[in-house]
Amino acid sequence: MTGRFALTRRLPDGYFDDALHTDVLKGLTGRPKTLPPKWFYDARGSELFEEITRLPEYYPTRAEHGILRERAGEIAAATGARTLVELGSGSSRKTRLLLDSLLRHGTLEHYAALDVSADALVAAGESLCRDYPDLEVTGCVTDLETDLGLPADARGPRLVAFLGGTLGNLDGEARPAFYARLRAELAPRDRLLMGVDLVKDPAVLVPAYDDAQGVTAEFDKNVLRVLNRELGAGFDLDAFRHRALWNPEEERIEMRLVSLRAQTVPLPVLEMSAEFEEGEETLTEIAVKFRRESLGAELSRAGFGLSHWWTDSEGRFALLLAEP
Ligand code: AVJ
Repeated sequence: MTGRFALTRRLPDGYFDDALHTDVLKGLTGRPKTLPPKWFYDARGSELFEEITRLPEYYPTRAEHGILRERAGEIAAATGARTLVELGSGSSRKTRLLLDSLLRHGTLEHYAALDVSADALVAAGESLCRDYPDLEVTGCVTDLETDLGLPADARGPRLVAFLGGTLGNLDGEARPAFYARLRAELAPRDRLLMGVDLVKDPAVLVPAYDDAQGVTAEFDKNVLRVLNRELGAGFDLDAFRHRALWNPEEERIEMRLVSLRAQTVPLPVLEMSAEFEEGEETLTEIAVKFRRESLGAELSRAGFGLSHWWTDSEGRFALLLAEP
């Protein structure tokens, strides 16, 4: 079958509007103020993230790519996957290494990409359809916090990939909930492949989230642009500063937008306004960093067995394979 790319939506019309309204209402009236990272990724945000992955300071993408290049053959042999499901697929650039090795292994029939960004899915899906004409390529717009959207009819064994360190966006409460929902959808021969960033010197971590060129700052402020467009909000982007810090208790990077002055920002669509004090910080993203021991233990509490753990030569990033 030569593929035309098929995009589906798992969520009802208006889902994302409602979710954005709820998140912003909750996030900007609470203390500390928060905005969830999924709202970074409109078309511009997805492009800025691609730019981040090429920054000299942002090692995770290159480190993970290196591990995948080295281990893709082993992954194909260990899983024999007929379907590759990718959660938070983004541009699907690293995915090609897995597709190539699974095709060479002779088992792969279907690549199913799931992401919050329809723009990213369409761009990636169309280019994969061109380059892999014999592969069934599907995309599904979904919100991983609500509905994983694993294609139920996809033939097993399925390999579910959650790459790039995105697990780190979930805190210690959200991760067990995520594992439980995932495991409930998996069959015994399905496998989970995760890429996770590891705890290391904050002198390496912080610049990865606060680069010299200011791309991450632009990415961080992009959430304010999204709110301006989607909620008619009145954020002045110059009245906020990007900050990245290492939280040693939680072992995570936190990105925050610092209000440079006391200000009132109108949010007409929500019929409210948000008050910011001078210096007040809004938490826009957490990026948890992991250790083998504790991650293995939390996976095991969720019923997953850790079968493989591979790191890059510098021990910065890990790729793991787990079985339900
Ligand atoms: C896509 C969530 C894995 O946390 O490293 C990069 C996002 N934010 N720079 C990460 C991100 C700022 C990225 N994840």
